[in-house]
Amino acid sequence: MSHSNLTDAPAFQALSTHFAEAKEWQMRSLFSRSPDRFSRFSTEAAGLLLDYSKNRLDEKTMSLLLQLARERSLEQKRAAMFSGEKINTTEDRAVLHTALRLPRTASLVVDGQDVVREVHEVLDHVRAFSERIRSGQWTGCNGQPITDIVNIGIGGSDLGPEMTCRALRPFVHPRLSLHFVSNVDGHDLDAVLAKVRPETTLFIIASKTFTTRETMLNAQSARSWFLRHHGESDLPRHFVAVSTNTEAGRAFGIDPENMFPFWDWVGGRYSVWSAIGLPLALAIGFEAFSEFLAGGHAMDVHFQTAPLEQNLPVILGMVGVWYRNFFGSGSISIAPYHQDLSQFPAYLQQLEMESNGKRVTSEGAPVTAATCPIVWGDVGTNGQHAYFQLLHQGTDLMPVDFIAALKPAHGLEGHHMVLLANCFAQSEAFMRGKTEEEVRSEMQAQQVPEDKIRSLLPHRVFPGNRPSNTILMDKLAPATLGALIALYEHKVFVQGAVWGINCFDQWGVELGKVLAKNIESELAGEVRTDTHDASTNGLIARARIALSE
Ligand code: G6Q
Repeated sequence: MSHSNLTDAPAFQALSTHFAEAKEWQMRSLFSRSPDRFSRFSTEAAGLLLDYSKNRLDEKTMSLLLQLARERSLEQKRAAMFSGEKINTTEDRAVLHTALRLPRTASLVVDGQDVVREVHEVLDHVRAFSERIRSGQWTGCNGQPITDIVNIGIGGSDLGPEMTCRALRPFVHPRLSLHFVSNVDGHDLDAVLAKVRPETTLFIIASKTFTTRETMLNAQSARSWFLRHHGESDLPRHFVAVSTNTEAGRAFGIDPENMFPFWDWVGGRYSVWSAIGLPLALAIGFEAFSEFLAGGHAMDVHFQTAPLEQNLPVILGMVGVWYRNFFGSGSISIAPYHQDLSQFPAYLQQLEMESNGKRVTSEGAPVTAATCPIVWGDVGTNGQHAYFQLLHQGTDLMPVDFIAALKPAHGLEGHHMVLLANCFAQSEAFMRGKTEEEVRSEMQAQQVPEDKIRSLLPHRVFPGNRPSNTILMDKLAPATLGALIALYEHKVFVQGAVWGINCFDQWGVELGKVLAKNIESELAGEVRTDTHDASTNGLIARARIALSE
């Protein structure tokens, strides 16, 4: 494993030299010089096509970036993760979300246990349970089938299930409505409880630790709401749990039969493939859930076996490193041109920023180059009517990932063509821009007077040369969604390997879990409230007045 500074790596230095020249390149010229640029800089795997030709790079750039990946021991680190080594060193844990999508026939022995066998035992439980709910065999306390599923969880125990259930909306069982409550803000739970009936609702309490304050409070409130309508003995038909903490689930009143376990080697933001994905399995059925897992597995195999030159996660990750560490781009925008992927940017925000938002290396030394950029975005075409202005003409260089499906899941005429046309037109416009001459001749053709042309010209020029990737799939379906998520998981891994950081801990998030405890007791009036700085004391005092009114 490499322990030295990233900036000392020979390939990093070669890239710095190369950058001095490459930063002047215009993508327009790169394209006009080589009409086959699309075939040279696009690659396909697991049902996804990655077009990375609209980037400020050439073959030399790519070969130096891949050399950097090798110098940073990407291949060894990848092998260490897949084999179950404890690469999450600060928590002394293996990182095995990839084992959650291994086929039943595989085997992976870690610490003397075949994790694949354990994974499939839980999957069998998920299958049996989801079949009972979906068929209506499992009934609520009044004998009627379940119609509403409320997942109570936060962060990794919420974002994955919610994003995937939305993404696969056309596959959801017609009787089932899915709801997600994450925020400790009571408005979240309140809004959901107003929509559902206790007799036909199933609550899933999803918490790896079963101690997270927000989730526990929401779970307790949902339980009290239920008990206002029905008795204790009806609880087990309406509350199930997903957790590594079986004991705490039992103490809450969950029937151990209805506890779905997972393991400490599954990080929260990587847990949608585990029983945390239960809402998805219930929504789309176990067969489709298995296709989702298989899509993730197909990307795992590709990531492990494809040469780096054709390896989607490696390319996506290293192109990101090029912009972050050489162009100094501080953010990346995610633009899914698919309404059902509306939660995907938020999902990636956690995946990337919680994994790679680190300032020290795995060995604890300060990093010598920038790490994770800010990840943000929204669906197209909506974003075009809002912040795309800044992407086109703002002062910062922000790469964009466009994501689209070639075929829609609806039968509405004309819509999909307009959607795709917009997606491709935007990436083309980012790349080409609009020169002064082009703007001038356009205005001249419209017979705009010369003085007006002169004053408008600077505003209507687009610098272009703004990079983007485009990821295309045939249809947004369980398998392609699985492959898409795994693609980004491994992209994060590639970047973490190059930056030399631990992608799998989250001390900043852990901090939030304890920070509020003191203030909570102060707001409740249980302890002194003048122990903080003047601002915090003042805010607490103001809130206490309002809370006691
Ligand atoms: C994910 C994070 C974090 C976590 C939540 C919920 O990687 O660690 O988002 O998932 O804090 O934690 P529990 O599942 O333990 O409630």
